[in-house]
Amino acid sequence: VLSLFLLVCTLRVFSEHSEHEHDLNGASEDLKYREPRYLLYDVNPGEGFNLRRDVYMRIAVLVRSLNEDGPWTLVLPPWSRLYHWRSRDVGPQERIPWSLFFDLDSLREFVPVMEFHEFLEVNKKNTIDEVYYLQHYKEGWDKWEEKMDKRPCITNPYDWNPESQHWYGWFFGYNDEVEALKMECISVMGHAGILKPFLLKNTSARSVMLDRAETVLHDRYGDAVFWQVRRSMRFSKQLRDIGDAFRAEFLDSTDAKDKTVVEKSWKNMKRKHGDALGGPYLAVHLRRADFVRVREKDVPSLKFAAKQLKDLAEKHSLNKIFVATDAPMDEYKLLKGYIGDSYEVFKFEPTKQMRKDFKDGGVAIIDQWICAHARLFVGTRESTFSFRIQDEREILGFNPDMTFNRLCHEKDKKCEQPTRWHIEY
Ligand code: GFB
Repeated sequence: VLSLFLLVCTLRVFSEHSEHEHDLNGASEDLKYREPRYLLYDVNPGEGFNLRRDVYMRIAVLVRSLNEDGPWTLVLPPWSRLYHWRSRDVGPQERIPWSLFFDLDSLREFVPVMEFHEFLEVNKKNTIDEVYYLQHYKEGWDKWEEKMDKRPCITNPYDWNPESQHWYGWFFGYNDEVEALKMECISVMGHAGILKPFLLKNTSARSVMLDRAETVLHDRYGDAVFWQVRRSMRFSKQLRDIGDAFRAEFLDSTDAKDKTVVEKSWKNMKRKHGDALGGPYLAVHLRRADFVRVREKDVPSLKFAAKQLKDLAEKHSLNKIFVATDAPMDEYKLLKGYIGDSYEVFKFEPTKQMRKDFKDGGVAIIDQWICAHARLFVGTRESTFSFRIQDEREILGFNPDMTFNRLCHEKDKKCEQPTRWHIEY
């Protein structure tokens, strides 16, 4: 039943896409009935959640383009042991399916997707046919050109198992169960689309995995297709509901009042800048933890952060400040103290059960969702966590002046504000 359901989903998206947008010279009837091929991918283990979301977008555009030739399904890489997910009291943070965080029906309105465990079921065996480990060119480069070549591996995290004659690997935490039949390295310089001819002509494997998929770039950063896939990446309803309940209870914020009502399908959601008003609060994403060390020049002291927040709140006549942060509780309390009693300061504090159910990743999404609905948002420089909040606000239709703001270090006198990436339809 599951296989049938997934096949129907794949064909639905495939046929919609091909019938309306691509001339397949009458071949579409034939293609529709081909069995899907599966594209899997993984990302450098050290990368955080929000860069991973960006890599999903690159691969989703690739898979959508592959669907012009025949049905392909993107297999979503389970979330396992992310570097920033440090809570020890929420149960294992491994093999987390995408449906905990995202609305898969919404993703499927852009491209056919399935969870990894669903793939294992339809695949009927615990092997992936081919793994390609993407890497840069060992010799470096002095001229940018799009190219890819099979090359010896510079580093190789996969091990050959002589007994099973298969390759061992991490496989999103399924390392005890899953193996690959073939593994090779490819040096690549270019956009994700460069992989399309290779996947169509140089391999006929049913399941192909691209590891280190962050090596390839967006085909066209910031164009309408980029924004389509971004708009399709809606958070799961359960997380949005928790964020909405918090907004209503503490921040006097509801979609109707804030003009942030969303359409049922992202495809019908087209807003102009200034359509959204947002709740009567200032939201800040104050990235600290490892950023304090690795991006020292961009992270202000807590005292200086508090000063900037108070100035902005006063300027915009807002007396509630919502703080999303990965700072430990003692730092948050210090910040709150520096802000003082003239403002009400809030932080989302999940119940024990919520933390167990949604883990560190889910709590972070709730923080992002609340920030996305504020009248005024201020982020942290170069944080992809802040970038994703900015995108969300572009989708909702905020005035860019209320979105593209960041905190500055006390020594950064110029305090250049973030680049404005405007939505395209
Ligand atoms: O999302 P992310 O890639 O953003 O990684 P950056 C930061 C992670 O820290 C998030 C947690 O996914 C969350 O798990 N986190 C950060 C937060 N801010 C908050 C917050 O306000 N609330 C909650 N609840 N959690 C990059 C990483 O981080 O930083 C790179 O992607 C690298 O791998 C670099 O570590 C230094 O872009 O901010």
